[in-house]
Amino acid sequence: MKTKITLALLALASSLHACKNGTEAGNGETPVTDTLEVRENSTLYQSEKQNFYLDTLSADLENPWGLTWLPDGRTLITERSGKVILFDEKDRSSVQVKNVPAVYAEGQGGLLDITLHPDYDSNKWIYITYAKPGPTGGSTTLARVKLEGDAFVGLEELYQTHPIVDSKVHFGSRIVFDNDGYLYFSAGERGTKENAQNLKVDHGKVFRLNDDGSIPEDNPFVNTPGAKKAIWTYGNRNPQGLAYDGENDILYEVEHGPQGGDELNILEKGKNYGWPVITYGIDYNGDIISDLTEKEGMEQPIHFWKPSIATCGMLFVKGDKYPNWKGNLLVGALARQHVSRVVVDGRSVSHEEKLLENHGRVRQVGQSPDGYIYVITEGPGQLLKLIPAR
Ligand SMILES: [Ca+2]
Repeated sequence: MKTKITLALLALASSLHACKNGTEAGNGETPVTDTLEVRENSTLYQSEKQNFYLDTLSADLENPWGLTWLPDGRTLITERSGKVILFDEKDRSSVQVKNVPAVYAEGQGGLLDITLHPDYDSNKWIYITYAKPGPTGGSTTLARVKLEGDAFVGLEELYQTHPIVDSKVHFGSRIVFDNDGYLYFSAGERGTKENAQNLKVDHGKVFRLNDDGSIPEDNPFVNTPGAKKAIWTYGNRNPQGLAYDGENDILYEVEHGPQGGDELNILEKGKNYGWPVITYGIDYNGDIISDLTEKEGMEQPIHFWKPSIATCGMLFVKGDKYPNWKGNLLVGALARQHVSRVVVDGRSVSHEEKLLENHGRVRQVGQSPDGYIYVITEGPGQLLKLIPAR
């Protein structure tokens, strides 16, 4: 439910609220909103656990895909066509970053995720994934760069997935780091289902690498003849979302499945997530992919969406800005156009709530270093900020 509210009404409501005892039934210690940040056209959203104002910071983006924040607060946003936008929230201005590597921007391919190294302050590395153009088609590739002024410099290509195939679908891809500094990135199976079960190809996998692209000695398949040594997990269809819970050392993945088969998984060393041998979905043309939904040696998702919502990016909510959402997953939905708040208790999902319905196809949900949650959408291409309210 949403309510348009003017700043004047907001101030009145805020002062009335202040006259009460300071707590609201069932809402715990909800933080006070800094009303100075709220523009007159901001919209108040009431949701189960957390009210928030929605501020549309930009509506000028074109198919934004990933986002991250520089220490000075500016936002780096990738656009699938191959652009990187450096957005300054203070004056809502943006510049286009120069010297971005060429991308294969066809179908679902193009410039994908972006994230900073956990020690960015000292080493200045920015990591990107993109479909790198090949002789025909392209393939999901991980690289790192530095930002000098408004240009990328010193590009180091760290890992290109092989073989390079002429397919326009299922590139993945997200990048996250864990507590020990290992980097994980995901790649889809490129529309050839069998790739996901084949350890000799990179497609349909999630990889674990050192930050310089080298392969950790304790990766699960380093001693398996013919296997790609970067593989951490396999049997993944199109993993477009990764999120890491550093407190409990859990790596979450969402993968865009077949019809009725979008999955939320907990990824663990060397495990097989089953695609296409087991699935809860059917092909988009109605064909049966498999009669099996479970099989020994293959992992079950902790949640799946039937009907599909078309999952994309995902955030694990940290910090105290949204206390009643802390530890929840916020999963972006493309086709169903919302953010799904998923409550995870241990290794199972106990509740789900739809937020922000019909604001566009949600590509990614992010959280800035100062704790605010942002959402990027396509159709229209927007950068949205959720400001916690009472
Ligand atoms: Ca699966």
